[in-house]
Amino acid sequence: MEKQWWHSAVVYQIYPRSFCDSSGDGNGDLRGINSKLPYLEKLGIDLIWLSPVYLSPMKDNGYDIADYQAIDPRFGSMADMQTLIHTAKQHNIGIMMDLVLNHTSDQHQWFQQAKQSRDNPYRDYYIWRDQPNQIRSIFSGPAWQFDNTTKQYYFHLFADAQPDLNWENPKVATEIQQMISWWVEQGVAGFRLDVIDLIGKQIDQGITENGPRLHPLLQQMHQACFANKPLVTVGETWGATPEIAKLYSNPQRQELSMVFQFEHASIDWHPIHGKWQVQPFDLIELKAVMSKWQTCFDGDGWNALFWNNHDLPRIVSRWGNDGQYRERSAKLLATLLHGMQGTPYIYQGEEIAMTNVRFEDLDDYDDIEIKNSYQEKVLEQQSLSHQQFMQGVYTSARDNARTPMQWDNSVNAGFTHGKPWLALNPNYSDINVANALDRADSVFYHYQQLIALRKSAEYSDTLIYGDFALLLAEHPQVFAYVRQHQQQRLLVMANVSEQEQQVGLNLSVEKVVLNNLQQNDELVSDLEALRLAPYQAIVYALSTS
Ligand code: TEU
Repeated sequence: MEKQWWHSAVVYQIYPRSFCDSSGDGNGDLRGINSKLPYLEKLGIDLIWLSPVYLSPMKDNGYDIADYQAIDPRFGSMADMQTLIHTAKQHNIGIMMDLVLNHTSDQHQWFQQAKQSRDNPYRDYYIWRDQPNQIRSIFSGPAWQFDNTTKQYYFHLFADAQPDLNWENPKVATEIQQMISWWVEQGVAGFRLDVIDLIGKQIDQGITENGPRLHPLLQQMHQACFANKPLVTVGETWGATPEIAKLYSNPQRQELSMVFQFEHASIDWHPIHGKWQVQPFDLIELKAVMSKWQTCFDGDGWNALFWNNHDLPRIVSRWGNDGQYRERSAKLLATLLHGMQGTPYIYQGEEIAMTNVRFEDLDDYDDIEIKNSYQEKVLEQQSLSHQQFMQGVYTSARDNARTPMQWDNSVNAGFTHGKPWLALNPNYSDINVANALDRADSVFYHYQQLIALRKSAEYSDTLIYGDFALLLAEHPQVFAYVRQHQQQRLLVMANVSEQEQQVGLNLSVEKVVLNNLQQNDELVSDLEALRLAPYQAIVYALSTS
């Protein structure tokens, strides 16, 4: 396959409201991000995926955009944005903007116009019907909101303050393309496309995801905005199967560089209650899913690798152990992911193993998804009790990932001098960046090593392009796989459990490349009788003979 610069890139996601506040208003901002570029450069990342910083009423923390070409004053100014793009470049970091194209805020000028009258020129930028159909909003309730002035319903797959754009209207595509091209001119390195699989919808047929217009629209967008430019694009696609992912990311088709698929990320959700009632986590199933995605492309697509983002709980709390083995299990999860083929994404705080939060009071949470789901499941349908729902919040709510970044052990973790918009996780006195930077064996330096390995002359080809083969597929606690490129083979061995595991593999070790325990290499070099400590993860180079 033809090599692309973003094949070897590592991306770091910033959720700006919670990253670093320079102004003291309790919200993170662009100058705050700017001040942390040396930290990110030290970690070794190449790109920042910046969650939305555009003008927004913040009903969904910026995923409700009121103006695509203005910066929200909470985050700073357009001049601050230009400074960030420019300064990041000096640190060899590119900025990926987050494009929310399925919907806007109801405060967007287009919608303000559209709702004035049925014959307003912007009316068709949105989706209006006399009668609602059965489609439900992803944020609970019907996907339709009645507009009293014009006596029609408008369509919204998320909050009612997030009306869906009408992609059937070619003017919408043209305006959006002009806006994207404007951002390209500002010098950004690429884009993340929010819920992009929803833009081809045919609502009268009940089709919201993967509609017939999706791929033609993306090809058109590629032609207009991305073609022949060194940009990287990643689509958020909850409904992608490997076959669908190829439609987006096969380079021949000229759509996107890669997509986020969520098969692994929703593996333990309940069939009815979804993330609000998680099932026990099954490592065998996770291995099968990851392995399927590692082996399905063969040049016809590219993976985006992630455990975390701003919508998912903290991985160390989810599938690691955020008590006794917090650091060790975080390093294990990092090793497993960064050993795979694809472009790795790190979500802010993951590199210091930040954990889920537990607020006693529902009012201490901010997320609209939590509030709406509570209203529906606990108050209206009574399908979950208050306690059951709170349990779901503790394991799965999006705010677990959104508490402010923990920089040091001073007041508010050095995140703000003001009152933080969302309370901090009280464990910041112990879990924070300053502490991690002080200790050579911290999770931070483990991530740094994994990134450095991916870029090392010795192993980069194997880590980036090597074939993937799962070993011990039926082992319930050990995750093991081999990456092979030409004569080189790397073996990743990980014990995803609190018990020691003994395994025997008929392979011989050339070298221990990375071990999340400080140990003499001799102790772990006999693969025929390997004893893996709780949450131990090792990367080996195997002998060629
Ligand atoms: O997320 C898409 C999305 O569907 C999520 O809301 C997801 O379903 C949910 O978290 C799982 O329970 C994107 C953004 O990443 C998210 O932050 C936005 O709220 C959403 O789109 C609307 O723009």
